[in-house]
Amino acid sequence: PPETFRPVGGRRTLVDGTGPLVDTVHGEVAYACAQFGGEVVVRGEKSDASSSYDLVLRVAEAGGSGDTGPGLEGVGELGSLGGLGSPGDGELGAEGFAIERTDGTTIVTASGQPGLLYGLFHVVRLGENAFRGTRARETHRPATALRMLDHWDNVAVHPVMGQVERGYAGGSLFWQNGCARQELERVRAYARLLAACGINSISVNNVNVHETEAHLLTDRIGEVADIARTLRPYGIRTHLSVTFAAPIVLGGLSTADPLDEAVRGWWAEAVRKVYSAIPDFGGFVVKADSEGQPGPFTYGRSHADGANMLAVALAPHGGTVHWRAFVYDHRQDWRDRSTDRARAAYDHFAPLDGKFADNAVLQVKHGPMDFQVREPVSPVLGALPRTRVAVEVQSTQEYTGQQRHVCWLGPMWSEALRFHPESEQRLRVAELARGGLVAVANVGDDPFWTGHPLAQANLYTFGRLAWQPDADPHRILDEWIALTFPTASERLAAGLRAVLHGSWRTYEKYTAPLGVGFMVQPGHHYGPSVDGYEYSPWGTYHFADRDGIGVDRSAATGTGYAAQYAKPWAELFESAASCPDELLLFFHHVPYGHVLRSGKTVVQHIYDTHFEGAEEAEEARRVWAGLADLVEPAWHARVAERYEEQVRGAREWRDQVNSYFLRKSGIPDGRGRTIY
Ligand code: BDP
Repeated sequence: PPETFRPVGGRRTLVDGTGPLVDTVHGEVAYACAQFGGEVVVRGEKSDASSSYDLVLRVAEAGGSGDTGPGLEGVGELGSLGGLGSPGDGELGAEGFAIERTDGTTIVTASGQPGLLYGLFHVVRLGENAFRGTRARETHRPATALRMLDHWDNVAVHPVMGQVERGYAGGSLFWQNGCARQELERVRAYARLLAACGINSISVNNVNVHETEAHLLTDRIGEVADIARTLRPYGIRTHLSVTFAAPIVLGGLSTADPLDEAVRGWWAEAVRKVYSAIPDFGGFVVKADSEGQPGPFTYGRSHADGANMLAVALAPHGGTVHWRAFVYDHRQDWRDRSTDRARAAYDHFAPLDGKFADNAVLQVKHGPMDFQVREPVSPVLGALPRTRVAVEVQSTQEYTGQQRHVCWLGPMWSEALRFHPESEQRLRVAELARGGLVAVANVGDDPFWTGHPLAQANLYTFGRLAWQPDADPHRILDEWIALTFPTASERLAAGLRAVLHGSWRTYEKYTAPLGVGFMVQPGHHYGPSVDGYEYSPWGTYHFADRDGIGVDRSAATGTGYAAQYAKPWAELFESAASCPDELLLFFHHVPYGHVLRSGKTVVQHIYDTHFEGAEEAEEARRVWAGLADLVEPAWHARVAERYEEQVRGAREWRDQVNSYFLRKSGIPDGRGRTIY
């Protein structure tokens, strides 16, 4: 166990309760005791009930034994979580816990087994502080029942995308040589890591379901069951991405029409078999009618028809369908300025509000485009009050430096979760996300898990924000620092904060300006290419010409996207005068001389931020170099090596973007710096 378990290990602990997750808790404490001393007792194991303990971990109303047959330990308890959005009944729910300290004993009480596991990890986070003085009873429970990672992993290595689509941390943790790994020890370690961050669900294959992966649903479900069995002791439910065309490609039917009886029967039977292999199976993730994936539009049906067909098949077993709202035309005519990809999700889904089954969740990307470094919050999140909506963020850094650049996304996610769409119920995004919070995973089989060791902070921050969306992300980052470097000196902690805190804004400064997005190399999306997507069918344009730049999304003269928001936001975004600077070019096409609210012209802002961003990357590299004596050499070296690439990349971005706008606009840098 890591050093962070030392305070738990060195003590006398009573674990009181029964069931497989209680066994996991016991195993964790026993392992820590074996490393660091101390003793762990299970209630009933010894008769000295009167002796005192330093730590008591107790499930108040221990559930049944989960007697669901051989090899399926614990599915009863996990299954009872329901996965239907409510974090459970009672004060603590199934996943919450209470902690207090009196008379020298720290007591963690949970009413469900998962709560005990989260309580243990809370004690680990508190460290020695968990065992000092007295502590009044406080309760903790997650804000949402579903805290999920979607792995975009292919079983077979895809010729273009590789094994993990948009993966920057090596190969898949789950799949190797065309099948599920035989040795799942690393998966077990991963489950433990995820439980420690509060994550309780994962989807184990890519949303773009290729032919090999389609079979995981049927003849290869046994491999998924092996993975599910490994994840289960840590309270994690397994989900699968499925292809909408499965009845055709797997079932030999001539149609996948969601209203066709044979198709519905095929799904019901397929789902029944999935549950006989994995009784606590979480459900499906579906990307339909999107970027070439099949979907209900082929049959003239709506996305509610498609989602509900799967919801009906899953409902008897307690499963959920996560239907993605990422539906847009990726073959649009770039000459047609009236088509706007940003509008697409709202146009498709807002009219369907109230039409989705209770166990269907609409999974919505946090922004209307595609995980850019800066986007407004998607108007879809405030537009479907009668639909269970989940927010999807991207922890894998596809558009934010691909885990070669440091880009801690905590502040961006936190901003999105705190956004107030002015919906009927006047709730924030985090409260509207009744279907849960989902992140595209950033982990692979890399020895440092995330390729760039500092990208681990994104995984941890996501899990903790999903548990408590209004938490201060900087406090979460401090937790991550303390857990990752339990013996960190203040100099190391300060250095880590210095390189991580502002890293998202630094990345934003040297890449696409003022919310306009993209400007990346087509295909792999790494590095600058200002016009890379400008004359292509993907719908991601900046419209720069000799006079100005930006996309007119106003209702008065543009695509009308701004009007998809509730009134206060629609009004704010509608006019260039009131639109926040950082989103100006997302909403408006303006002359280069347009003066921002900051007082600078747009073109001068571009020059300045690009010089600043590259300088900040250089400064971060310098700070990191100064920490060499405090960080384990291999860890330090990996980050140092990535900083070389980040600095090179930041300069490349600076030079290409600045040169492009100098040449387009003919307006020199007001500060006389060299631009090529
Ligand atoms: C985009 C990725 C693509 C994904 C797609 C999605 O470039 O690889 O398949 O998102 O979310 O960002 O489905």
